[in-house]
Amino acid sequence: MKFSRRDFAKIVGTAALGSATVNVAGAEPPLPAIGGTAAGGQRTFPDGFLWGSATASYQVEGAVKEDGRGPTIWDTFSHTPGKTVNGATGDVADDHYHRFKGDIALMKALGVRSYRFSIAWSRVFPTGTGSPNPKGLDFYNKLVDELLKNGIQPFATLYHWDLPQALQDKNGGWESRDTSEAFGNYAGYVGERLSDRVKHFFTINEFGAFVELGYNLGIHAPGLKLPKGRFNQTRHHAVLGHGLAVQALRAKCKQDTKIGIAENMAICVPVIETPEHIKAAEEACRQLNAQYMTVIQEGKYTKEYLAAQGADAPKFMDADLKTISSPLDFVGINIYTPTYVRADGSKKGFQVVPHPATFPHMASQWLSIGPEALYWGPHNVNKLWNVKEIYITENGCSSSDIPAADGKVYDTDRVMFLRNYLSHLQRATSDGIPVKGYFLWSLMDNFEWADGYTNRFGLHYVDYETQKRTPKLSADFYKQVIARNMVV
Ligand code: GBH
Repeated sequence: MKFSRRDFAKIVGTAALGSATVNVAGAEPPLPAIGGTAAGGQRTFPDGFLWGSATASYQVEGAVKEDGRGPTIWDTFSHTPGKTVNGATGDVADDHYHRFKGDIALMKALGVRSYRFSIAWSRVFPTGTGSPNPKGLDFYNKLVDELLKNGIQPFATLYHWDLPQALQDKNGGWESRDTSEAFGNYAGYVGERLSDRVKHFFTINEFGAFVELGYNLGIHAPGLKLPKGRFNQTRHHAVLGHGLAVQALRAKCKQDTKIGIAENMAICVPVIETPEHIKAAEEACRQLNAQYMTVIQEGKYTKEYLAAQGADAPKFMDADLKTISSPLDFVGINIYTPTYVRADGSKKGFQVVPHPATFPHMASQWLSIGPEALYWGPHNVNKLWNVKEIYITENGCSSSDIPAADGKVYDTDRVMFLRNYLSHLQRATSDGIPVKGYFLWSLMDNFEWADGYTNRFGLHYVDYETQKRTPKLSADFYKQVIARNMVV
């Protein structure tokens, strides 16, 4: 049977016959495309959007005994049998310490305009305090100069989990206030010497990971499972260390230096985008991040957090809260997975909805795929605390990454992941949420902490036998995104 247009119109129930605008696909108007779609369907980012890539010292550098570097808690932990998959260590990792020029050439080929790296505290102060080791800072001086020579802006993280072992031995690491103070001094020392060229510093990377996993769950260095009271005190000393570092950086850096954090806060995503669920997700963001981001932004622990901890709540002086909430120039958020939240009419105002068993994830079990996280993460930070300069300091994923016969990794799953996440980032910028840049984790495969070398996050495949780096399909994708400043 042949349908005429008139018949079709009858079936779908439209009366708009004869009109040039009739929508034969159905009576409903088409859904609007994802926000900010320019003419021609292009999903572009604001001019000057800062595209970058990221790594961290212990995950890429290797050279753990060179030029006076002191041992760290990750050297100790990774060399303890049973702590990492296949007993992997960062002894060699990507040998970036010796190959940094080649790695900067990879960045240049990608077209990134910024690079987020971390400084190994124990290269600069081998025992965490005391006399500095000049050769330690030399490495970062050379790295920064080479980046600038290639037109790439350095963004330096002062702590990405490689605590000098001496501070763990002497003080119990972040369990002690002495470590917070030592961190402040180290930050000031580095800031004074690099801020003529490094204009953005992050104090600490992911309180939410190293404190929780290292001092409570025991699955990251230093591998402790502290009782609740001591653990909450450790959390407090970590944010205090951050605040002392902000103050030291302000005192010692060149005037135009910007200071922030890189935190993997819970990214609260409304289950449905209605006003009540959106509000619930905002409130959840405040409460679920109480021990780190919220106290940093608000200068106090939420009453819910203090009540829940009871006698185990952290002990502190009021002046600590002022230090912890020292004003920042920007906020960095590491975004991987969503926490879905719904409004439930309760006094608390929200409920977290756990992922069903079938929720999709990438090679790392924990890495659930929720592209909307890249919209709601920055939205919540901007809305709750009026933050005007936001960076996505990490986003990316692990995939199986098996080279094809031609030697290339066709990681279509990573491209799918990135394309969808970036679509939501584009939606955020076109809604006016002030996200200024994005650092893809990671430039290349590297030491993935307790997972050793089994989970690959790189845009470049690393053959650990030869240290050869090969761009994956996702590197080609990212290069196009950067060149066109849009989702491709
Ligand atoms: C970031 O952490 C880190 O900053 C970076 O160094 C790391 O390489 C990258 O992401 C990729 O993982 O073992 O099941 O308990 C991301 C946040 C928090 C994710 C801790 C893994 C451990 C899950 N991480 N989480 S589990």
